[in-house]
Amino acid sequence: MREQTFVMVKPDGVVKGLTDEIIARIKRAGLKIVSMRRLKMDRSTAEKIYAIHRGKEFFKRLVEHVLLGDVVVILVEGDNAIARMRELIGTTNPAKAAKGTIRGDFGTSITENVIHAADSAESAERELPLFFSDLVKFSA
Ligand code: FUP
Repeated sequence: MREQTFVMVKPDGVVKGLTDEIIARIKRAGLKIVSMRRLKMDRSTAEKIYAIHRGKEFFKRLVEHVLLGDVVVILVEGDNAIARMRELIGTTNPAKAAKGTIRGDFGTSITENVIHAADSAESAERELPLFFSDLVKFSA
């Protein structure tokens, strides 16, 4: 199924210069970069992206991390794009993520895990319009 998903290179990934490598991996997987831009996230948007984690002990740390520096937000499109992006990024904790995944290869901690990708159609549908409202085509 043709899908759109939301991907974000987090500040630790941007600072480490990983954006080009991440884009290359996404393209190599046969997925399309429809749009991307580098920006400084504002607190209210960061809290919206991570709303599901509000109230958890790591919520504040997580939000502060994405506010630390620039992020790169990316609209990715392709067959089964949501699940395939999740495979590319690897599991949340880099210490447990497989080698060959973005987090497994480059992540340093559960907070500094380089990249975010929507974990479901519902998440993609909620997150994409925060940055790409003019480009969202598929209802996930
Ligand atoms: P993921 O979808 O893989 O990014 O994982 P989650 O939605 O479970 O978590 C979102 C972010 O919260 C992670 F990128 C890192 C952070 N997190 C923690 O810091 N500690 C945890 O125990 C779980 C998540």
